[in-house]
Amino acid sequence: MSKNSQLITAATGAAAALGAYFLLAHTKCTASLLKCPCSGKKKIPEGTEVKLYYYKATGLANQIRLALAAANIDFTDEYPTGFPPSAEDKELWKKIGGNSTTNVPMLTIGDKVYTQSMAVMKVIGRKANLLPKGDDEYICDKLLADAQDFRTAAYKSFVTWGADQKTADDFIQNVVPLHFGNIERQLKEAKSTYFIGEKLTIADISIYDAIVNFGTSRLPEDVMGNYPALKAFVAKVEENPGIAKYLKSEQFAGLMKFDKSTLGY
Ligand SMILES: N[C@@H](CCC(=O)N[C@@H](CS)C(=O)NCC(=O)O)C(=O)O
Repeated sequence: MSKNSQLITAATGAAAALGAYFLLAHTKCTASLLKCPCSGKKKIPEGTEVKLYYYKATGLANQIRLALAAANIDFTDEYPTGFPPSAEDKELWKKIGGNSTTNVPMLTIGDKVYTQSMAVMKVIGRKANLLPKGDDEYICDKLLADAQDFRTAAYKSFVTWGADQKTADDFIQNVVPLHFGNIERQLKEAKSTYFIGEKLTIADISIYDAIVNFGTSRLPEDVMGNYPALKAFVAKVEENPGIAKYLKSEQFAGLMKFDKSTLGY
């Protein structure tokens, strides 16, 4: 064997070994993104306490919990013992969050405090490689805002919080088709498994939460037959190992969820 061929053989072997290491590392990475060897640095140092302050309910915190679950970041739910929260509970939220307005949902990672649900989603996205880069980051921001628009519209339809039945029925008959149609259009235009390429991002998690937590779980009838692409997308998100595990967990089972009574059915 010539000197050159020996060198090529050695280089190919080294490249294969390196490739195998990264492949192995990436497999571990999906098991624990906290110490993602692919990125070469720890995203959240081991042993750091992660806490999510909110009510004992899904609500606006659900997308954040799902994002943490997809990233395999263990967290504890911190919630008031009663409802509505006491003055002391609210004082504590204000003291931790610093804002004199609403602070929950609020995430703490060690001594760092994060508020405003969409900004919190992006923090998790950055730490866990669930945030697309470049031009795709605009699409991600846009989808987070689309999901939030639907949540805002949905909150107006809760008969349990004072909406009249006419408003609730308008939500079912008009608001849901408008938003689900617009969201499904974008999924079809993306021509991929998820809204941005072939990898789950926080945009998918946020859209999933909006559709299920604020939409389908509250509707008196199953409407997903009208949105086959969205239906397949919802199933795909629920297959994510971290999310699937979380949705089956006692932690999730213990939370109050929105059901059809919120629409008067
Ligand atoms: N823009 C904020 C809105 C937060 C918000 O409205 N939180 C509601 C719960 S869903 C709340 O009750 N906050 C506590 C309070 O107002 O005292 C976000 O997205 O995080």
